[in-house]
Amino acid sequence: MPAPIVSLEALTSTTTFDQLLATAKSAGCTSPSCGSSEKPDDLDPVVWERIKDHPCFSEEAHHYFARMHVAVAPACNVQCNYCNRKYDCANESRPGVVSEKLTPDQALRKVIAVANEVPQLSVLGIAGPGDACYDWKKTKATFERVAREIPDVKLCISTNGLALPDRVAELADMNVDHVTITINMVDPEVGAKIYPWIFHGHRRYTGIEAARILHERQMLGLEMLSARGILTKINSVVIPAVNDEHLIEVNKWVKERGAFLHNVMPLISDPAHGTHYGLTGQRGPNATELKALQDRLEGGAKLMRHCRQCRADAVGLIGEDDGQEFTLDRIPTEVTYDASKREAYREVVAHERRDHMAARSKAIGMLKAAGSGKSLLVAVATKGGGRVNDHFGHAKEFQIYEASPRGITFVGHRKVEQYCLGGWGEKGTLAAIIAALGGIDIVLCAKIGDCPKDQLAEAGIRASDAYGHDYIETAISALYAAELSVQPLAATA
Ligand code: CLF
Ligand code: SF4
Repeated sequence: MPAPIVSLEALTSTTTFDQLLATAKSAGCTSPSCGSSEKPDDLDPVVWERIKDHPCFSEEAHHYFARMHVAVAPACNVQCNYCNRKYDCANESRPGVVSEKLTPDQALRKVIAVANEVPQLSVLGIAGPGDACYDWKKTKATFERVAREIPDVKLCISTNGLALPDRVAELADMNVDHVTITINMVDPEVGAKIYPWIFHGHRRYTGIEAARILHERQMLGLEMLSARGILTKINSVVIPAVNDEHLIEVNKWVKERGAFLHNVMPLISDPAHGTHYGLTGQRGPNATELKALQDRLEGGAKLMRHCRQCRADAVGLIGEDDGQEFTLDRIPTEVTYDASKREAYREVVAHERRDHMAARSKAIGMLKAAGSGKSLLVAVATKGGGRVNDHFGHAKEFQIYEASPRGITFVGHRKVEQYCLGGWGEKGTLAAIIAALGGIDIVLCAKIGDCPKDQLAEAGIRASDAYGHDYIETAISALYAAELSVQPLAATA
């Protein structure tokens, strides 16, 4: 069995986990449910309780909690033009990836093994490799087994929506509280350009008729979930010149029908994936186009901007994927659930989050009070815990924040190749990282060498490791203050 793959050190580099646990206990934080005081101001307390440990439904939670997927549902009832059935469902998963398919018993074994080793685990999702509602028997059997063994793991499902109305009652009975539906259109004319066929009621439909049935079933499923109070996230794949403009209409429709979140995700299209779009040259949106669309959607259904398009067998914090550490051949044949690590971690997180939330409010208050029209785009190297705690050369992605008089907002991420391998930085890799960071004003990281710093500066991007291990918002507000030449906040981390 490998060592814990999501390091507790991610929360802080200066304090041991045992010290943190002692602090959490002495602060009276002995209950894993303690945390109402760190609720964001704009959320209903009941809703916050339901999402505060879900890394996809809460941007704040994704700094602390991990999800895992089990690939138990390979069959699908829809053909999407961005999918090749050789790979996993591209509605929720990174295209072009094949995951290890599991039976429900194998899935249970894997979930227990991960829960024993990854204390951050809070959610089990089924997101393919086909459609979880169509391949229902295996999905249901997996959820039932896991709920019996680890009742406090949240169950989450992702579907294309066609079979969803038939499963809503059972989902509610199993306490599945988070459902994702991929909705790419509300106009069958647009749908016909995305879906060549569907399989429904023992027959195949094509063209506009197929898209109309799919649309009606998606809307019905969403309304049924909303009527039962189940939280829904809508995924929409952004396909330039096919549905990008149309997604503004989709956002309105899903908001009216009670969707909790809308996640617009870029089409990833590559001829090597063998999909219709890949082979016909349909491109995906670039980072600027995606952000522009997201900005236009602000004010409608609340947006998710921190999705990383996971694999159907992903394990770990969002943005990390340690699924390869937990393939069946690496898991003992007999596993028994041990709750101790997860319980201890939750105590620490409850304490850490309250501290973080207080620092965050102070930082945002400072920006709002500064009264400047200036806005800054900041790229942060982080390993989790909401802190600036990764070295520039170790980062595989940068989290992007916008600082403005409106506050500090997470606006996305930029994936990069790791610059420093074996103690040496690669010149070509650095050039690609600088290109990926186009438009960024400042990079924040825990450590950066002179060479990459100078080359970033030549490209007009400043970099600083002066705020290493501070909370991200504290660091950004200090930077912002420095930009405006007003009094910087003291680092409170
Ligand atoms: Fe998985 Fe999806 Fe549940 Fe999350 S992922 S089934 S809601 S537990 Fe999350 Fe991954 Fe994005 Fe999905 S980051 S692809 S939104
Ligand atoms: Fe592929 Fe998922 Fe679409 Fe089915 S629903 S065709 S598995 S992307």
